[in-house]
Amino acid sequence: MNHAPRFRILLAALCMLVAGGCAHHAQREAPRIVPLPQSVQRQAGELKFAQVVALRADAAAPHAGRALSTLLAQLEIRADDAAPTRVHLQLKPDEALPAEGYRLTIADDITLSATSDTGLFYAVQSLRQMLPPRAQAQYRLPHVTISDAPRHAWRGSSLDVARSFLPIEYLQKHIERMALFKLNRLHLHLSDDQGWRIQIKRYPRLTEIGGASAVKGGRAGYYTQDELRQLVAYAQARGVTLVPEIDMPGHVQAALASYHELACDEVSNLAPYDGLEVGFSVLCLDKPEVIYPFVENVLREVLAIFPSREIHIGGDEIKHPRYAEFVARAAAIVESMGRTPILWEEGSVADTQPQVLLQLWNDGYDIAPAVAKGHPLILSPCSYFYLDHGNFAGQPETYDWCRKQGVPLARSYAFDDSAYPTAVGVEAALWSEWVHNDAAADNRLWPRLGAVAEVAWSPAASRDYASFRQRMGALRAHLDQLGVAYYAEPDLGWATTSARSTTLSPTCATASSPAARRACISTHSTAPNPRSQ
Ligand code: TNX
Repeated sequence: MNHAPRFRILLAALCMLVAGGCAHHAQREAPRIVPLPQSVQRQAGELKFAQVVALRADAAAPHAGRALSTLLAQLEIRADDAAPTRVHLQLKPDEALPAEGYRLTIADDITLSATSDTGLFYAVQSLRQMLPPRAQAQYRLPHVTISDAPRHAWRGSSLDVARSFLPIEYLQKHIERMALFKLNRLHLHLSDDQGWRIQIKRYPRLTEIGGASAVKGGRAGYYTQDELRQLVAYAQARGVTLVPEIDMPGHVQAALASYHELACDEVSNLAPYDGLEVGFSVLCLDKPEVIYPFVENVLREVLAIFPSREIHIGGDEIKHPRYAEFVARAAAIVESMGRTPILWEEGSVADTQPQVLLQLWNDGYDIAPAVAKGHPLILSPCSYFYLDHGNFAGQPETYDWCRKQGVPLARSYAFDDSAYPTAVGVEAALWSEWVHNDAAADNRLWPRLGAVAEVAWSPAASRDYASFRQRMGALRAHLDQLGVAYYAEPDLGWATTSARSTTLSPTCATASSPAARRACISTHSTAPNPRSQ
């Protein structure tokens, strides 16, 4: 129901006069759910229950079942068949619901239903947001019927663990937080000039040498194959697919420093790199007999760890006469292994199969010819979704090469994908040249990923920043409970606007004295531009 504003005011006035209110009119304050569900119908009344419910969970939906048990345990709600309030978690056929869709009804009982474990898992996440994040003696939920399904299949967050490493424990936390907002793709940028982060058994020096470097001030390290396999399972249980990226043929200094033969013979700089430049290193494209076996062997091990259908092979920021040839050949290798390649937008110049995904990152890049060929797109335009840019203009230790004013929450929220008919979804990128610890990552990711989730999931016509501010603002306690060191966003009422000027970069926040802190702030102004744009 979409009442015109004037009618809505009239309705509200009438509601105040009529005892019992106008609960059957759906357009009351939206419940605290981000991303906004497709349809929310409020009914009169509310459900009250103490710390006990009767639980009926379909064993065929193990991930949703585990998520529900965890939620109840966290809220100290016991299961007891004799309890008056029942919680039903049920898989059932429903032709009107897509695979990730769900229904959530709160009346005398709480009923979550879907056709898949993933759909039910999302129903649990909506319930998790509507409930408080900590135990209470009594719980109150409005009577409501929600039916929901995502707008886009690809709802991504990407993390650059190559410039500066993020430990497995952080990735686990991040996956848990992504799941709360129904984000479902975690793209890991596993290799770059400054570091190589995935164990490859055939090439041990990649991690012995490439894993030991990082951008200046950043963290080194790497993941073993066992750790990554466990992370894949951890993510799967939360509806998240891990998408690995091995960036090629550029952004490879860490690989060249580990195996010199991958570089052309005249290249003299084969040392590990900790700077900020891009576009200087390349696999020797004139040594196909050396580089293609390497590419194939590495990808074979990567694919054995990550079951994702889509595999990212980079292809950004390198100019070379044989670039297009390399990209086409690397993409064909991925396809020969039964997977679908993803390339950064520049890869569109290569002759590849139309199902190859292209990831758009420069707002103005001419992607139309690739769209005409049918390539699906992942949308990551930097002026909306580069979260290494400031939460506000001039935030210390952020880039601003793509947008001088930074990428504030409202900006990410305002992205309109209607110009991209082949888009499979959106993905926000956190590059780590300036993100050197967990707290800095949290500060750049949250709350902006909430906006990204809503852009990716909710119907375009329902997008409303005022409503988002209210719902996202109300989820602060949930982020606190998860230990998120989010940016105290003034738009959400989490800080006053004047707090912006005093927001400290994480580096400066740990300075030993006020004087050291001031000195730190003055030297950590917005990061220099690595590009000539
Ligand atoms: C562009 S996006 C890059 C990254 C940098 C980032 C910094 C892309 C494909 N390449 O290598 O880290 O900008 O904002």
